[in-house]
Amino acid sequence: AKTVYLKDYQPPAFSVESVELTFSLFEEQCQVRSNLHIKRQHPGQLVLNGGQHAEVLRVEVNGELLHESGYRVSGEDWVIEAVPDEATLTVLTQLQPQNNTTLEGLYKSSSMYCTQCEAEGFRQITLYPDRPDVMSVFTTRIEADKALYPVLLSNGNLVEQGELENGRHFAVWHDPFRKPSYLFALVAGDLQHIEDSFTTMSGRAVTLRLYTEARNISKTEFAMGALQRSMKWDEEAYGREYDLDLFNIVAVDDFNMGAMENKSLNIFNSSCVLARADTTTDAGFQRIEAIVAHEYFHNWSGNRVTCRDWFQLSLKEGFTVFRDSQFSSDMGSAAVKRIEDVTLLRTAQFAEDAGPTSHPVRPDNYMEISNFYTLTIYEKGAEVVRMIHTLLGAELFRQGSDLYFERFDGQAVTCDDFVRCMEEVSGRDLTQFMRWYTQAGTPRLQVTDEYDAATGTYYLDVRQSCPATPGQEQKLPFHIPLAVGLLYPDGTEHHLQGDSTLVLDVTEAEQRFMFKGITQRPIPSLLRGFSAPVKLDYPYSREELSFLMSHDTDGFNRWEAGQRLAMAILQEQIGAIQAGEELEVDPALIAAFERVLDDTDLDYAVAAKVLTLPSEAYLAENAQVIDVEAIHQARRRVRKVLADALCARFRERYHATEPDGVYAFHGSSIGQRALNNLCLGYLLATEREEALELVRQQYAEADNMTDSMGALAAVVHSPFTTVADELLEQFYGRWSEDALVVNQWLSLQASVAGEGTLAKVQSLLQHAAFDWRNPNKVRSVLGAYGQSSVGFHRADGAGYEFLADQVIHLDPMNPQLASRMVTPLTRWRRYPAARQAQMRAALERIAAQPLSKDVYEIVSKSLA
Ligand code: HT7
Ligand code: ZN
Repeated sequence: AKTVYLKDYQPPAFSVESVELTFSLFEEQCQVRSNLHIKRQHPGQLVLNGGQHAEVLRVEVNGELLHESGYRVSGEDWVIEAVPDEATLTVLTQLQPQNNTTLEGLYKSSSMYCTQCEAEGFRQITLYPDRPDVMSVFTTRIEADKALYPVLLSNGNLVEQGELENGRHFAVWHDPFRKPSYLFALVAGDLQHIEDSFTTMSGRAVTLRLYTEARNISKTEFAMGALQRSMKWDEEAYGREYDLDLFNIVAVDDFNMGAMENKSLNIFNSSCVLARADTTTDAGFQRIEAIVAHEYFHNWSGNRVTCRDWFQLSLKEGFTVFRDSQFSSDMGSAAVKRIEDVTLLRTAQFAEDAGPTSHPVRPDNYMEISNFYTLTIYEKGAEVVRMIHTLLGAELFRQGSDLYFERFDGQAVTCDDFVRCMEEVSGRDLTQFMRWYTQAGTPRLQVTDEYDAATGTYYLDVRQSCPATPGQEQKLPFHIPLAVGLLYPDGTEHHLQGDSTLVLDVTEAEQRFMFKGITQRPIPSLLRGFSAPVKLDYPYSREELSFLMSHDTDGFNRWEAGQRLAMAILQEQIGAIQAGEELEVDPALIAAFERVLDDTDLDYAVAAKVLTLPSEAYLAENAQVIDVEAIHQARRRVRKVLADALCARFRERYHATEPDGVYAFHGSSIGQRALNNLCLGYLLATEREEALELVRQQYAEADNMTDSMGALAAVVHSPFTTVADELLEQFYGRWSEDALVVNQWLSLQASVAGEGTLAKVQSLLQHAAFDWRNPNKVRSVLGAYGQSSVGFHRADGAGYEFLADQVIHLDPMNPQLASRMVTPLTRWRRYPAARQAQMRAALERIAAQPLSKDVYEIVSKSLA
């Protein structure tokens, strides 16, 4: 497979001033006629990209058939040799969307037609300069059978519609905003919709519609509200107003990712937009609100200002994730949101950054761009933007973003353009900071301190390093904003330059920071709010961590102190298990948990986070060599010790505050449910029969999915397998008609950390509810299985063999999805030798097959 390099970027020789598309949709095939009005901008040839799903029937230049001598085909691209500086190109292609299982380009999802063009799907529809720096004005005519496809949608405004012969009809859509082809969308189907409106800050009324198939219409209201909240928030927080009179969202069942920000026609994976209290957990609602916001925010950060090339992907994704996380913080609990973001980053993104597919936030090469929609581009990219926000402060950051949107409106730009705006408004030099975009890997900060009582001086010594990553042996120092506070042993805080928190600019490999007027040796609160995506070492004692858990004024660091304490205790348990010894669980952890359980003033959602032990994935991420069994046993053991010791406390806190009346999705009741379910989980960890009764009772009485799932998940992850099977069957009986609920049921069973999970997963693949063509089903079973710790990492290697078989089976159908499913195998270097050999063998077996570019890139890089 060919590698594309950032250094080879050349601007396009031709612009496309406007494009008219006509889609004639029929059951057996669809024809697409496209008229491109092109104009020379630079020397060079006209390159049109094509794809295997678009059969080219005819190409004309200014109405004349293009002769064989007038072009050459290079791979799937057409290089048109002689073309006037201004011309109209006509391309006729034929597609078979019903056979397109890749879910890229034009395809069918249940009974509807839909498109997915990012990143390079438009070329599967017609020949086109399919690159984000070619922005054009699109007019789209759709013709289809009226009875089967009464709803015909595309980007922009509906300008014409009418009847045709043979029961067919048409609609014409015109989008006045220039856009790259990846933002093109079309939907045709028998859909119902709900409608509402939003009045923008300048007083324009925008019609909002949310379309689904009829069976899902009762699940649309929440997303509509989320959309309205997003529109308002973007006006208030960023001064960004919506720019058309119509905004449509469509829910589709078969979708490779969460959602897509096509101009004025967002297409969503139904799992990321449809919600109802009885079918959706609180986490599900929160996710939907965040994704609706994310796609809406792209209207400015991505659509009005887009990316010059795909290497700049994080320009729109990192910034938009940063914006959606600010939004979620404002809508709910800022502390909980930060804890969740950091948890995801430190478990999954750090692991990616330490693995064979590690890449910078701005990669400099790729084989298949779909493989680069990664946690690094999204989550680390958002952290990079967040660091700029921290360095500049909220006010200057807003000025920088205003300048960026104003200066580059209607253009396709780079990450440098974004950062330069931030430099201009602030006068700060961010040259060194740009290394966050170009160097991969997670930096490590090693901090030590010294206190000189005689002079009242306190020193923090900071040393930074970054491990080698593929293709980058040596790293230069990063510019790291290190937010610190200093606490005295009596719990008071030293004020640093008038504030409780000071942001230190760490720029050298080794640097000393000096604080004067320090009256006693302080306890440092470091990396407050997780001010940079780094690993931080400081030799905290357990007493200091217990102290910070109670006294730190930074909410994030209070939680973090608890996590560090738990980590230390879990790690010593892992060591003991490996040595075949029994070691008492440090009572300091029990005491700390008890204090949290006794603190009824603490926000319930935060309390639930503090009482959650670091995950097995996080323990694995922090291990030198991952001993899956020891990690699993250690965590189970510590949980059981805590549960037994604090059983009465967990019982007291469980339903101490009944959620008020019927289910409501708002802050305090979400927190109550989170804490109740956490307590229920610990109570069941005692393995006492009375806890099982509570589970049964909660399951039977629940009026919402959070509580049903809370009870079901607790028992499925417990040793009470008979009751688990009974409730699982009951659950399926109740929800078998609801695909999104069935997905939760599949995923729960596939994620069980146990030897028996493989057999269960094999049977789930044969279950009537499973469907290889639906990515949500595949993710629910294979994706969840890959995360099931000892379930997947069986000593006999059968989990690896099984996953390899499934990837080989899936790749010809859906390469993008198959390439995601390989991920757990790619981390083989982190495991003991025997497991390494088994994982490698599984990868080699995949590598020996004829593969898609997607899977080939991941497998070959992880074997290299
Ligand atoms: N910008 C969207 C990316 C996306 C995508 C990428 C590759 C293959 C399929 C895809 N579906 C959507 C999603 C987003 O970040 O908003
Ligand atoms: Zn996005």
